[in-house]
Amino acid sequence: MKKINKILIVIVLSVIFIGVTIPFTLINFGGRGTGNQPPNPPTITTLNQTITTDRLTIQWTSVTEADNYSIYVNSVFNASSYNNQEEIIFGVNGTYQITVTALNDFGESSHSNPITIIVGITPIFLGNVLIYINSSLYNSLSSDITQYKQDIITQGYTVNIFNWSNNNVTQLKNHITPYYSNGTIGAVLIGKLPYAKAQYWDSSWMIFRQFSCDYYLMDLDGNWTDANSNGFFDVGALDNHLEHNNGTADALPEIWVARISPYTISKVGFNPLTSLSNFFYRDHQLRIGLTYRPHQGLLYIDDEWAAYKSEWVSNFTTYTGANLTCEADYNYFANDFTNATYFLSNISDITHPAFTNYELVHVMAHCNGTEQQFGINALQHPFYNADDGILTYNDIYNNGPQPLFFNLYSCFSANLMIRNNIATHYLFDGQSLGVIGCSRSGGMSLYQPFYDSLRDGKIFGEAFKDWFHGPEIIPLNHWEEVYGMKFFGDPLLTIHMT
Ligand SMILES: [Ca+2]
Ligand SMILES: [Ca+2]
Ligand SMILES: [Ca+2]
Ligand SMILES: [Ca+2]
Repeated sequence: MKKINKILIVIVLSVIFIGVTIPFTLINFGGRGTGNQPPNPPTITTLNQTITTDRLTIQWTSVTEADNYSIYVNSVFNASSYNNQEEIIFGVNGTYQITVTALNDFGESSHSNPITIIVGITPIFLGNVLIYINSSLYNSLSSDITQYKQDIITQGYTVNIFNWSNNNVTQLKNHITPYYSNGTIGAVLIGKLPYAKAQYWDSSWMIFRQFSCDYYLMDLDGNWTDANSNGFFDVGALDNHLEHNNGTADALPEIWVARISPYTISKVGFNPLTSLSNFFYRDHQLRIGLTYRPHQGLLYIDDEWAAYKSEWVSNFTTYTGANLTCEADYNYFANDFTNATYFLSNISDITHPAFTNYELVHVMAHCNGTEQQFGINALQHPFYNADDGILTYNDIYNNGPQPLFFNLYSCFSANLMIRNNIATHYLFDGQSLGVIGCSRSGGMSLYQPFYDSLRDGKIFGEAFKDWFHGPEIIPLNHWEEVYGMKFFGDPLLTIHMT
């Protein structure tokens, strides 16, 4: 700024004394030196070195006659300084030569001694992510996917993208499996992609329950065999999980799997491609800080589970104290506070305080796959079924949920074999970017490992996988539920994104 001001003074005085010949030296206030010549060059005192960060402060000797200094990186001007030091930010790894010159009104000195800085930033490697895109979407979504890939790389992951058209889920798994040894932590499946089918005998209803099973794609080294060749992995507790076991390794998941697909939504006028593009737009908006949700969680426990409220609350470790709202009042035999209408207003009514309050909502309510039924289950209480109201997929579709993440403890909510399954509606109908649901009965019970991991800053995919490894899951024979667990949405997000 000092030099610019002098130029201005020269111009102003030239205007004032217009027509009068004034020797330039009379209006030259600059130059502390006496020699009317450029200063001597400084000497850089910072030593040659290798750094592992992206910046370094360069220091040099002061030159008496200098007004300021210019710093050059690989002979290109980089910065100017009135002191004898300057922090230089290097963009990428490489070898850089630094020189400094001194300046005054008579010009610029020759360059200082050069120093060499080698920048060797160790890349943060959090793991590799596989992204499979249904080939019919590949071109249409290319710009969205390019942005998504870049966002994931920025987080510290590496990415492989596959344009996928094979409908055989075993071949998809065979393609995923070799990547595990290369540090792959999970797979994101975009659009309509194959899934495994499993079934169990529901002795209460005396029927087989058939469901989509992403656990098959998550356990890469356990043994899965359709021994009776019925097209389903028979994995019910009653048949002792007959067609899935440790094999020569273990039956737990090695990776997480997430799906981003609106293709089970069936509504007149619904455009899945637009819906996907909107999803990725929202995802990027959150990542760059343009979507805001305060760190608030809602735990909504309907009648059937409300008696254990204190335990559910204590295990909900991502949100505690003032950050947690728990609704768990109940009356087994009449409508009560935890009902479909009130729940919907909590998650969608923009006049409700919840609009700005909830980052994540965990709801425990009965469900048949397409509608959540508040109130006591008919099985235990035949005359009081859903007396607290029914929340259908149309209610979700018409009201656009506002929270970013949902955990649905609601039977069959994420079953890809059910058209208009409600978990898919939760993901695409409003602002959500991640939904956990179950494609068979149950959901994420014994959930503390999941919420501990989220609390500790892990991404949703890792927290989801951690839940399967929870010490209480296997001993208590909760394998029945794990077979149906699903993550819909972006598993690379975390809480506290904004
Ligand atoms: Ca079978
Ligand atoms: Ca395994
Ligand atoms: Ca009730
Ligand atoms: Ca209720």
